Amino acid sequence: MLHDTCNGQAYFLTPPGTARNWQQDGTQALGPGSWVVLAPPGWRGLLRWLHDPTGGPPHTRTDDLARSLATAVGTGEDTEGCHTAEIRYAGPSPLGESGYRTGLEWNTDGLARARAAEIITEHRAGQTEVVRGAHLLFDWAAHAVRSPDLLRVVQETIGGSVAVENTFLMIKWPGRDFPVPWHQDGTNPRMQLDPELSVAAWLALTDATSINGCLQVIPGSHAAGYLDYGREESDARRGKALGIQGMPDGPHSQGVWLPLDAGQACLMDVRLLHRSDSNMTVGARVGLNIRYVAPGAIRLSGPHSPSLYPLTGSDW
Ligand SMILES: O=C(O)CCC(=O)C(=O)O
Repeated sequence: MLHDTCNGQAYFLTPPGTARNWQQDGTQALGPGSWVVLAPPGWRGLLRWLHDPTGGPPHTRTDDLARSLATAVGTGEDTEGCHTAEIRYAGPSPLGESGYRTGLEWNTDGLARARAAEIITEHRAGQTEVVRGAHLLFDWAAHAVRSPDLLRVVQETIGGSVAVENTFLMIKWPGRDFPVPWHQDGTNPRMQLDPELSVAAWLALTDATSINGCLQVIPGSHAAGYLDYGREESDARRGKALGIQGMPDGPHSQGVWLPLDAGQACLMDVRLLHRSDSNMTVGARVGLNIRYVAPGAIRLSGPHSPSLYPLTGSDW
């Protein structure tokens, strides 16, 4: 927030793409004396007024205010003036305090089920459990990551420029042991994702229930930040999953199941703790996990290069 002490006015920097939904008790966005300033994705380039403030009561010059904001986020030069700058995110995240949003629609239930039936037929013989980079391999997945309803909420959450960092097709076959330990999607030995600039999605191709291995999340757990993790002990062909250190696998007293019908999706903060159980039913459970990023979201921890799949925007 930038406080213009000359005139007692406040200016709020909001996460890119969220200005329209922004509310804060006791204030009014875009009214006289309260203007929303958008930060470009990745905090690079110029700060942009949603509306250039004109009319209304006298105010410190717009340019000075913009420069103060830029200074406070480390992108501008010092400025003199009677305003003070202190930046923090204002207003609720579209994911809310829980850190997740469920019940989104990525496809009709009929088309999602039909796609799942094809996938099950194709992979039954090899009992494939995980396919990494599904959006690069299958047309249906390349379309799924672009589903308009999903992409709209992704853009509200992380801004207008969106790329896919990776996808994982996950098939839980009946009778096979495939629990996924508690983990956070935004961190692994290769990279860490900036939680303001990235979001994870899980798309149901079949119905996902607490019996066949839907996600279980711990609401609000993202607030604790990234936690230490280790590799699970497993010799499964699918590879070893990363699990939070010291957190026993299995349901948690604060855990909430996220059942989804085929065609539905949920979005999660990339720090949200989540897991899933093995499938205890007689039919396969199929889901697609997606990591969406905005420019500047990825911090690499070694000499790796991210392979990004841009969907919208031009900052790639
Ligand atoms: O599909 C699942 O059961 C778990 C997926 C998941 O948690 C992930 O890929 O991050």
